[in-house]
Amino acid sequence: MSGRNSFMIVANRLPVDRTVEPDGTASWRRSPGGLVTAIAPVMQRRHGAWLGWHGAADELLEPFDQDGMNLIPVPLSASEVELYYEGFSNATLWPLYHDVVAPPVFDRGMWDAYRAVNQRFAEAGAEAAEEGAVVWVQDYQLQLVPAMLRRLRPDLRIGFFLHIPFPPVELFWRLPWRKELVEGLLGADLVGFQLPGGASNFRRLCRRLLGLPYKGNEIFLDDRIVTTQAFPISVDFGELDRMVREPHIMTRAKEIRAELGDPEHVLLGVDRLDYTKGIGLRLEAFGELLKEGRLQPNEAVFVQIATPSRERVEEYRRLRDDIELQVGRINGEHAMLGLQPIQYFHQSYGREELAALYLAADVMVVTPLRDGMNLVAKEYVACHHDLRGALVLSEFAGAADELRQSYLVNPYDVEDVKRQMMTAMRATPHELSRRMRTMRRRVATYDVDRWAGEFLNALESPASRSSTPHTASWRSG
Ligand code: GDG
Repeated sequence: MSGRNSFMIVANRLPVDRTVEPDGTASWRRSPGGLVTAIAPVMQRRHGAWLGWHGAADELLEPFDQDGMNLIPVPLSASEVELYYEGFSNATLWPLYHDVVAPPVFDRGMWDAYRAVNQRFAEAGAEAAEEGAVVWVQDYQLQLVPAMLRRLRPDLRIGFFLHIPFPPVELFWRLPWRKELVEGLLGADLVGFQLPGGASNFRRLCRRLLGLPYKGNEIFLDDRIVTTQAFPISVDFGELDRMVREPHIMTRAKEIRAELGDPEHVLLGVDRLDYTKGIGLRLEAFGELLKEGRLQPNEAVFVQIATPSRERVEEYRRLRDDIELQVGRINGEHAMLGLQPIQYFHQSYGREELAALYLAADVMVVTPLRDGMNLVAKEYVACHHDLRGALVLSEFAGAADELRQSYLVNPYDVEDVKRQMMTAMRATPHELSRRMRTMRRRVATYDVDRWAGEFLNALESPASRSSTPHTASWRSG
């Protein structure tokens, strides 16, 4: 049986969070986070449907409309949240795909839940999609959905985009369920990655694990072709650029600097509190600069926003304790009355306040150990129409491929991070504007519209609909 939606997003989470007012009335608000920030504008324009979990366990909700989107909730039980979401998605796949910067958990119960939940998403998608609909599945929590959906609805056009890195064959190989996962992804017509490196890791894996030949971007199955390609995600440049030109945001940026004591340098970090983001190492670098006297406590303030994230996963609880201990230690050693060199916030902020913070910051410090893209780096660039501001950026963030005029660092090399932070702080206005102008041109051109447009064009274009495998000589390298 087919439904009425011709364009659908299938993602772990719906793009909304429920808020309950003091009088008990509940309402939905667009949620923060990379995926939502990126796709909501596209959805609104195409009047699509979005299928995903609404965020509360053991609750069945009817489909509802919000912000011009048709939202279709998929229920999860409390034990599925624990095993599928916190477990297999965030304790197994997340660390495995991020260079095993934390040890992945391999647990059969978690895998069983992952498979069962993916099947439920596929069934809900199969029911809601109209004949021949385009279905775009998102991210690592739903890698089995493309094949499950194709089995139920071979008429659909299925795309998949992975927001996090796709690991090298040697790391992926450890996964006890590696074959099922790869076969799951191969149910899509188009599998998108952030970087060409991820796409090529995937193709090599398909050859080694399943013996599938490939040529260029195309992997040849018995009866169809799967296209693999990089689509670096981006931000809504126009919206951010407009926002920071609003007088009240500019005033707020000045206020923020004043509230911080008008220091010479405001450094800023904005991250989900996640061990892949390298929050601790950048604070360590800042602390050492203070200790060595290369920076005076009254000269620079480091504002670190660490948005609460995955708080029930053990690794994340430990990380929070570690960071908070570290902040306390550095501030304890270097604070002066009324002056804390690190201003740490374990809170979420509204988009306008975040934009004002970006505008207020002289140096944005983005130092992940591994990151699919990192939208924060691009948002910072989009907010600096004044051409002020420097970006210190990890070579291991996908964004480093595009933002070559940032101050690139190897986050494993604390001396390098310190050196580049100092260089960024000491750079002349002319040097800063030269770098910022080039980076802005890049982000303005390759914005989120272009990302979604290019993905959907590739998915929907007649050329990529050919189902006859090429017979040209296979490339095996
Ligand atoms: C994954 C991949 C990839 C953060 N704090 C607040 C807030 N944010 C927003 C930021 C930004 C987003 O959340 C974070 O995006 P990132 O890209 O930096 O990181 P992940 O959440 O890990 O995202 C990543 C992304 O997917 C997209 O493909 O780039 O590599 O890991 O937009 O601004 N937003 C608000 N308040 C906050 O306190 N409003």
